[in-house]
Amino acid sequence: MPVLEGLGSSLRSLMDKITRQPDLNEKLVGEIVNELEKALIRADVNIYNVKALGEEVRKRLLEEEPPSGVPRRDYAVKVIYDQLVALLGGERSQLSWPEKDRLHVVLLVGLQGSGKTTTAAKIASFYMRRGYRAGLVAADTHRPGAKEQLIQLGAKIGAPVYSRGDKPDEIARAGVEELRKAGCNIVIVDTAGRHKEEKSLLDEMAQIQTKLKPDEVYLVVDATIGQQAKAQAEAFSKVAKVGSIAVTKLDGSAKGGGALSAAAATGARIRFIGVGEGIDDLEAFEPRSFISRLLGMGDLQSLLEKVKEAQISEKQMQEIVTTGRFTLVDFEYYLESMSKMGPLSKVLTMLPGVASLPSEVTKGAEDDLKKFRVILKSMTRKEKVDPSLINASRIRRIAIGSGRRPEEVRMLIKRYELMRNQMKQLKRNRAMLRKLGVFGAQ
Ligand SMILES: Nc1nc2c(ncn2[C@@H]2O[C@H](COP(=O)(O)OP(=O)(O)O)[C@@H](O)[C@H]2O)c(=O)[nH]1
Ligand SMILES: [Mg+2]
Repeated sequence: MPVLEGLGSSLRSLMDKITRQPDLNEKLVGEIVNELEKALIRADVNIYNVKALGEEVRKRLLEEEPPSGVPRRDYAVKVIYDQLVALLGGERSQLSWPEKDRLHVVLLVGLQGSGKTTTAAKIASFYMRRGYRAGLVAADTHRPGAKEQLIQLGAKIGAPVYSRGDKPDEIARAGVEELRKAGCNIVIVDTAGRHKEEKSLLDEMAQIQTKLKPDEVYLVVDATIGQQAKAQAEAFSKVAKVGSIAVTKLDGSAKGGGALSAAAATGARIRFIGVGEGIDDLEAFEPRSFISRLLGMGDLQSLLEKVKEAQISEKQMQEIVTTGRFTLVDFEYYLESMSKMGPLSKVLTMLPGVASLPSEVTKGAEDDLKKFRVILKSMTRKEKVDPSLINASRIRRIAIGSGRRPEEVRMLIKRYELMRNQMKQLKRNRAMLRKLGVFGAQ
């Protein structure tokens, strides 16, 4: 069963709708935010988080100017992607790769039925497939058959299981010692999830943690509880330093969005998600790839890449305008980015400020662009950085090297100088930057 099916399909139809808009106005932005909020609420994301996200998206879509060359609709997709990634924990890496030359001790906590025992084996198997020597400790002395369940799972994946003793903290400590001697470099301690009362369960966890001093405490939460994951995380955080979270049963849970966002909001990292009952149904969690997959756009990566590139070139542009320094290196860079934007003649006609460009710049621009790119490749880096070096003999050499005529090399230099002068003017009048829009489509 696909993960977060409902949320995924709502988001995908929203993305579809956005990318079909020629432009976005305030009304459309309102509709988009509305639909986005509805989809998240249906997935049980906390209403306050939904409203905050909605407001942020609305503000960014109305106030932020997309970088040059990026249509507003593509930028909207990028903004929504960003905010959803932030909702699930942001860009920081979620994975944990313990060193292999020392023992890494993992303590799993969570309520009964959340999937702890299954997840203990899944995590062990995950690390074993990546070259770790994993061991398991069965420290659940409350649930009948709990030890047996872990022993069976251990046998299935070929991991040693320690289960002797009847005091949880003693089992945990002795188990870790024995598995260390057996050569394990990662040990996962499974614990109980139910007591007569919550307090005694939490006391037991506190006691194990004190005795064991684990490197990592994992909370295992069941996605079907949705945003209540927050309360669970808070309860366990009182007695143990929960730094990692595994969210289980994301397959087929309609509330997974709520569970994931609540887990992310605790500040702990969602390292894994459980997506089925099988040992292999565990995925390392990364907000970025998770959201990309949820949005299901095959070309999402290239769209994001395009926006990023445009943002970089915009930054360079600003730098040129601020410093007034514009070399052939910059000229080449912009010719390259222009050629990526599609037929130049089309790009130029779309520009609001074309009328303010000398006709020489626009005339035959398409052909010139191709020629210029070839010629520039025959120049040395030194010449591009300091074009004043380019004298008659250098022009001859560049012409021969690129298979063009010396007049064409001179034309390029003239064109470059024209543009450089424009840049100098821009420096004097920065407000003209947008109006000119030399390098921006849209
Ligand atoms: N569909 C699904 N079932 C799961 C997942 N993880 C655990 N389970 C099931 O949840 C039930 C409880 O799991 P268990 O590991 O015994 O939970 P514990 O009481 O916390 O140790 C078992 O039937 C598991 O097969 C998951 O990611 N997806
Ligand atoms: Mg269990």
